[in-house]
Amino acid sequence: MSDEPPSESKLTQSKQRWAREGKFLTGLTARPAEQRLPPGQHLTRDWPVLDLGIVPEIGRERWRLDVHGAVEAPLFWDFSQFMAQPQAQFVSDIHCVTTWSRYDNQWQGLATRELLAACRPHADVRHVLLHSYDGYTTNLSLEDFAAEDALLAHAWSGAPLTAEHGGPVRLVVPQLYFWKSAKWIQSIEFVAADAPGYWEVRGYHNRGDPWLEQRYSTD
Ligand SMILES: Nc1nc2c(c(=O)[nH]1)N[C@H]1C(S)=C(S)[C@@H](COP(=O)(O)O)O[C@H]1N2
Ligand SMILES: [Mo]
Repeated sequence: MSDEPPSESKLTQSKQRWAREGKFLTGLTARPAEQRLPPGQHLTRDWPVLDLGIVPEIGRERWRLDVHGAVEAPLFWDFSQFMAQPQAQFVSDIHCVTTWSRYDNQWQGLATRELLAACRPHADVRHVLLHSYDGYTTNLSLEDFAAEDALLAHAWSGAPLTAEHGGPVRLVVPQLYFWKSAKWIQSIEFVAADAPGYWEVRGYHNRGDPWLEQRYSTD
């Protein structure tokens, strides 16, 4: 009896090579199709616009980002300073609380993790408050804000983010319902104590996890 493994077939060798090269990897979500859509959602191919009835006129020349609160290094960037930051590209799904979902959105911008590295929140920071140019506000836990694929996006599908979708710059936090992704972002405030935003004071859930169907607050 020999301890030699059987000689490898051509197919086995090919498969090993494919594994090394990552052949057939799509980079797409591994979740099976029926589990990709959160409960109570339906798929849409277009991209609906939802806002408070106004699109603020804030072009790239006038746009500023104010990062403040309990941070070591407050930031105040104009658009070119923002664009000089490290660029990330993420693909993610949108889940709106009004039940539409849209797959495979390509975003480009500044990863929230890079922003955190730049402003360095104090150790007691637990929450992030977002303020937008239309007066909209929303709140996130620091953990949700810092999600791996969360970003301050200036481009979608390779083109500048349109004004109706929150350009020049919007937040994108894919793991939560889309109302948490503030459009026309104006300021980001790091705080110890949570404070509900526009929809959160109007009956929406404080966290908004689509997989748990956290649409509305129950109390
Ligand atoms: N500044 C601002 N951000 C906002 C909103 C808004 O009214 N103002 N609406 C929220 C809601 S309810 C949703 S579903 C998404 C809609 O983004 P879209 O218009 O690009 O689809 O933006 C979110 N961010
Ligand atoms: Mo929404």
